[in-house]
Amino acid sequence: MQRDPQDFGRVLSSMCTEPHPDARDAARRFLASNPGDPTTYPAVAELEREVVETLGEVTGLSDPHGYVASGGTEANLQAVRAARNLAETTDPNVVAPESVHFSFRKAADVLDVELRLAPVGSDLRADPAKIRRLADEDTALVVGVAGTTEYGRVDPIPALANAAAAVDALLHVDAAWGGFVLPFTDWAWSFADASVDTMTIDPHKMGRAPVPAGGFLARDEAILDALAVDTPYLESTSQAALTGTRSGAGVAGAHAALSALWPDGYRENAARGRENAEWLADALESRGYDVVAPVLPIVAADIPETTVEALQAEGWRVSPTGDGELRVVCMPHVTREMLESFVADLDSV
Ligand code: 0PR
Repeated sequence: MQRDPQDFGRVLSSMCTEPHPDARDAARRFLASNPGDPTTYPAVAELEREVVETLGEVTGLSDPHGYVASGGTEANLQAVRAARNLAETTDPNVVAPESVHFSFRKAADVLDVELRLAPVGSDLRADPAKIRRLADEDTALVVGVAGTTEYGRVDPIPALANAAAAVDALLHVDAAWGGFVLPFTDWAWSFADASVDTMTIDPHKMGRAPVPAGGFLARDEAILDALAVDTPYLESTSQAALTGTRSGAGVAGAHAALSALWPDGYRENAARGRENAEWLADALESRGYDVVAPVLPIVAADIPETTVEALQAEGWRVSPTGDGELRVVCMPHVTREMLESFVADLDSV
């Protein structure tokens, strides 16, 4: 019996979305290719080079180095790993706002690096002065987030770059989710806006690529060199990625999605996401709920737990923030009709 995946009709909390049709096709064709062995699989390796080039265009980096990772967790871990390997200390730490994704906890644990979390300001963004206060001569990496997981906030990246420079640390920007929306805003977040060293930008989130397709980018080749290990029995001599065998489907799917959507398709997605988030925020506010106003297309609202449970029982996939607010991520598959039907259910439960 054929088993089907669930459809996206009532999914409001996911950061993944319906892949672009071209991306689905490309993924299917490259299912058995391994970009981890680029000399045996040169076709997919070429696609990966082109994906990195385009990710460079998206993020304002003219000579990008990087690769297609398994996701944001791997890309963030690699940023920490590169910074740790390059740091001249035996007791490295990473300084980040407390709004960072939990993948940094995994990275700190795996890599045996201390993670120092600074409180965010009342605007839910990193506070550069607090970050600076936690940083010291053992700080290998400062992290900023461009599109936080819970509230879609964009940290003040240029000020965080200054904080990193003051202690001679690298700066990493986690734009795993926000990276395909931010080019169409006036936030300063990219390699072109500040001296960012590494970045996470995931095609399998707002990029409409199939899972798994994360993105790791570096300004300097030395960062990838700091990640590379020798691979004596492969034709290629070294490997910077964390995983060995990797998904050709992810790479080819990301390539097809970027080809189809950068820049106009992503511009349209960003505009539709923004309009939908604003519409939903207004609809919830007019019903008397406290709403965290959307910056990037995520809406959080203080809706009682029992109401959320009733909506979940209606099949709506909604998840709470750490503070218990209901959170809706306006991904490309989230249409106005879906939101209208969600609000109608909210009125009736
Ligand atoms: N950085 C940020 C800012 C993220 O939001 C996430 C994931 C990551 C890194 C890690 O990325 P990977 O999950 O690709 O390793 N944010 C969502 C989360 O963990 C991911 C997600 C996706 C959640 C789909 C639910 C879902 O259905 O909450």
